[in-house]
Amino acid sequence: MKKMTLIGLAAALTVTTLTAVAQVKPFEAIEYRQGVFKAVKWNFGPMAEMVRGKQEFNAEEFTRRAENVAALSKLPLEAFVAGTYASKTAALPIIEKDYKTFSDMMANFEKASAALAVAAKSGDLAQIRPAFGEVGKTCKSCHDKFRD
Ligand code: ASC
Repeated sequence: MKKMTLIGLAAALTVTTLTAVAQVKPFEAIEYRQGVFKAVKWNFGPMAEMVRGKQEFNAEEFTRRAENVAALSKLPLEAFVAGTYASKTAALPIIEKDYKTFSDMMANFEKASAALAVAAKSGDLAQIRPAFGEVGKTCKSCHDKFRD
């Protein structure tokens, strides 16, 4: 009986969450995902500078930024919803048609970012550089296909 109640509660919460996302205004979804990607860029930039030797490598800062990106990478997907591929967005409408590929690419971004955060803790640029390159590839491949 208690178990049934918990399942019922979980189902109700799931419906509430899905409804909340579905009813969001298009501009809010666009601004949300753009804000997340701006935060990704804010953190990605200094890491790129360190990897390229343009800024002194600081293992602690690099790890903090890699962990930020790993956390941020999980956020944007839910804001790519129907009705948000016109006006102030570079996101192409084919995202909707080819959502499987798009969501797989976002999952690759998540995985590569998580791996970078692990590599960062080694403090060893020889390990960090290739892991950073993998994240960059996931950015580029998705932009090439799904961004105007
Ligand atoms: C950046 C940025 C991207 C990625 C990508 C990596 O700094 O704005 O979109 O790196 O260029 O290949």
